[in-house]
Amino acid sequence: MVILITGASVGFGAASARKFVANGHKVILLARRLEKLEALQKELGGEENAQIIACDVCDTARIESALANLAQDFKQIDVLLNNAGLALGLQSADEANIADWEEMIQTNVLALVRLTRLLLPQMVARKKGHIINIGSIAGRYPYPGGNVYGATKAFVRQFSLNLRADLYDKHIRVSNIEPGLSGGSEFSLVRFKGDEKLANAVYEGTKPLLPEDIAEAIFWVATLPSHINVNTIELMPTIQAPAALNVHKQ
Ligand code: 8X3
Repeated sequence: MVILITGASVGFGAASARKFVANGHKVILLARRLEKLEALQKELGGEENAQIIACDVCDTARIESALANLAQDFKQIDVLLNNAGLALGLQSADEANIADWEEMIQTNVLALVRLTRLLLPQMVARKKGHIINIGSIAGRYPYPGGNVYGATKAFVRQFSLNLRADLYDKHIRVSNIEPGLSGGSEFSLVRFKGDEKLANAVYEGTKPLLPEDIAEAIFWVATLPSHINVNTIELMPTIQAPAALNVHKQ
């Protein structure tokens, strides 16, 4: 299989690339940071196994031309792993930064739907393809400060289900993977804008999910027999559970 992975330089994306290549598949690594992509490409055995597209996931025009210039045996993409996404800030809605909200909508929603729309026609034409989206438990359970981040992931969840409604008779699979608390990635560092103390505090005293755990789930849904579609997988570390309903008392 050929798998296009967005947000491939670190975290879930890089772990998934390692998992697929270790099992004989080819990956296209899309992310902004060229040095990280080159290091990963080298680790994965070079351009025979991994091709690089170094650009912003929001830059659909550049992605389109990069895809057209891929080596021949990477041109037919079997799996699109829409992994690129971010959370910015954890402030209450009345204090949150509007630019952060817009950036999350741009990346988590707009870039994801654009890339999906770009790749679907070739999948439908070949009657073969799988869109795997990275949602979040934040798209299902509200929490303080989750406001727009959670809403973008709720979009991803419903978009995934609606894609199935359009594609179930066209041999295209769609899955939404919804991780809970996950360490070993830049997620919290990005959310807290580089503040390592705040980012590390999120995981202190916990045993979170790791990128390899999520890659395992992604690999499983992608390699099941083709008559099986996993709609949704929700994963949490054992130390996490859906929160209680809060009541504010005077
Ligand atoms: C990541 C999980 O709980 O920080 O999407 O929203 S959480």
